[in-house]
Amino acid sequence: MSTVVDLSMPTVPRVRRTPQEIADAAPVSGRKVLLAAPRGYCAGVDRAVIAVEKALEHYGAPVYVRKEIVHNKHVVQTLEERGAVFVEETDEVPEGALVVFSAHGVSPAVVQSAHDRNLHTIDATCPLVTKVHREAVRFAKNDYEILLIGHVGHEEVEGTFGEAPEHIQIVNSPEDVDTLEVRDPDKVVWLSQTTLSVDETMETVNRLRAKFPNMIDPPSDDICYATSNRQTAIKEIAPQADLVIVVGSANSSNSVRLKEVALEYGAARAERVDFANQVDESWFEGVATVGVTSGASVPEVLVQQVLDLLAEYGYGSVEEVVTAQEDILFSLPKELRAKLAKDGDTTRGLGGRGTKPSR
Ligand code: 0K2
Ligand code: SF4
Repeated sequence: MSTVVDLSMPTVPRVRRTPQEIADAAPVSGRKVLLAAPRGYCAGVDRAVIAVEKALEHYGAPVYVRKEIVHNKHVVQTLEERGAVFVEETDEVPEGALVVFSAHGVSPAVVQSAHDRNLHTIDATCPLVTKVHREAVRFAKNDYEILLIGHVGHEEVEGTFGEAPEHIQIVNSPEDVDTLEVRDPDKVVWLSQTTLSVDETMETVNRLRAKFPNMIDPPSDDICYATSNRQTAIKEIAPQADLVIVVGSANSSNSVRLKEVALEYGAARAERVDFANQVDESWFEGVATVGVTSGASVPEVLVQQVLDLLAEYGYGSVEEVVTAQEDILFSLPKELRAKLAKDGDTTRGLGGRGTKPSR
């Protein structure tokens, strides 16, 4: 049994049209929603959120968390209400206290600084991010120059970069390739952030390969299954959609990419919202088909609230467009597993909760 995240509803009030105003709105026939699947929580996010919940349950508040556990406002606010304290750096955590590292991963310097402060740590780094760290360490040991495709300033990129700063250059965009210089063009490998646009990354890789023909590929895809599956689903929907609504926070790379991908694949309009109350009624003008999806850090309850709102506006018919089934499951961080076992708690990570048919 899981302790499914029981996130409370957002309480921000929104201004609604009256039923008469809605009825008077220009009629559009055949209003429907195409709901992307997979969407929402991936296995790594599920594991990280449960890790904080379980830490609160078994160790008691406060539980410190370095950076946002995942990039979602609602998740962060809800965990804060339960006693999690989000900090930017480990030096804000009292000596000897418990700190959770976020799903995006940390550099060895952060681990060291936590150790120096005698902090008790739970590492909620997604195993698929850890995989990229390991690749970076291995290629650096073999004296490769690593071209890390990713966004400068993003926590995941900072963490991976920190594994071997003297061997890594960050490639922020396809345009960056033009000015890139390497020590030895025959000893170059590319790696990437896990939550990028698949298409844009391939464009960057193609440019890199044109410049460094002997560049080698990562042993397996760094863009993870969840990022890639959510993009595939919205690509299917976008050409049919007059409007795509992406649920996800502004600092969530994979959520923001979904909006871009929707536009690139033909959606007439795409908007990102954190909460249903940010949906603007004017977006519905002349709209028959609304596509809906959500990022990997987004609890399903937020999508359901958007669907409820859409139903009020005549978009009550919901067709789920399923492009993949996800059944990946990660076990909880090992430090936590030991504590749970000691306390007789048999909770496991779930993974992919957002992908189950919703209605
Ligand atoms: O998409 P982002 O990397 O910004 O992160 P989130 O929105 O928190 O999604 C979960 C991914 C975490 C690690 O890959
Ligand atoms: Fe892991 Fe991918 Fe989810 Fe990031 S988006 S937490 S890499 S499964």
